[in-house]
Amino acid sequence: MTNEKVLVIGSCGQLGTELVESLRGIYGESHVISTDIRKNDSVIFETGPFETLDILDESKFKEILQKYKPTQVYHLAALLSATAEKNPEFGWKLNMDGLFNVLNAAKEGQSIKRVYWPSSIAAFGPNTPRIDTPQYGAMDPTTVYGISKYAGELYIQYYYNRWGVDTRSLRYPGLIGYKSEPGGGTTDYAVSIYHDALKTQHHNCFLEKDTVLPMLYMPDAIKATLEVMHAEASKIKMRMSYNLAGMSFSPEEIYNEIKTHIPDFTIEYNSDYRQQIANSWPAVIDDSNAREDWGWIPDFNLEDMTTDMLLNIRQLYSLGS
Ligand code: AKB
Repeated sequence: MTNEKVLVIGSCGQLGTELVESLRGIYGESHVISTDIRKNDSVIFETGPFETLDILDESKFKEILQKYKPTQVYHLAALLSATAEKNPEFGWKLNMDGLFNVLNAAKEGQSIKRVYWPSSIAAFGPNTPRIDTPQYGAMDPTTVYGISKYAGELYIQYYYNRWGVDTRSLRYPGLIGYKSEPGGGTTDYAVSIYHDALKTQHHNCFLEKDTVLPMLYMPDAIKATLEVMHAEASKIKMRMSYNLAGMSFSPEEIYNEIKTHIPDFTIEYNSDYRQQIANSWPAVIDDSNAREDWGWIPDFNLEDMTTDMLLNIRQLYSLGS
């Protein structure tokens, strides 16, 4: 029987839904408490405790901490790049004040022993090398989301150095999964494209055809997140956030890969404000620190991911092969 209690904040998003399922498989259903600002149609509400929580509501957060006394917190609630650009002030408030509420609770010696908080490739900027983007280098993010991720990285390191809060973090590339809706990110075309391929056989892409971005299939994202959280503290040498990579591709490359399964699939390119965001991000990430420190190796490339995504989305829509 485990003594661990895990609290997931922002559990209805792309990552949270799948992370809660995996954590419940490890720690037991009643040991993983999912929270979000509102419920959606996710299966996680039937498989264990759920609390409604706006992470900006500090007193409700404290009530939940009192009630469950979590030992680990995964704080995933944030506005992503494209959504935050529509409301930059709120993007900053949610992304930073939410993080401070979690870090301060951990610092104040509540039950929390370890905190996971995701960063992103958005923490990089136009002066970062786009190919083999190093762990350390120029970081000049141009979006409010990216600025909040870079500032958050510095703060989680500060709380570790100054107060010993055991913070762990990964710089996610674009995450691709089939279990939940895209969440307002610039990389999310790579989720919608699979749904469109099966539903309408046509995709209207908001990025240009040759915009290469780093991406990661959800099973790999979950694997990396659990590995970094479960690694011995001595192996975590990076207290800002680890570079993490799976694959890199352009809209035209993913389109061509899907076309090998669905020959009638068509695409058009109509880039919008998200093109500028994508242009400021890396194309290929060097994740050698994660590989060396805690043994990171991804399992999926574009081909494997495409086969798996199409199979699972077909099942979701109950379509024949
Ligand atoms: C986004 O596109 O905003 C996110 C990210 C790369 O962090 N998927």
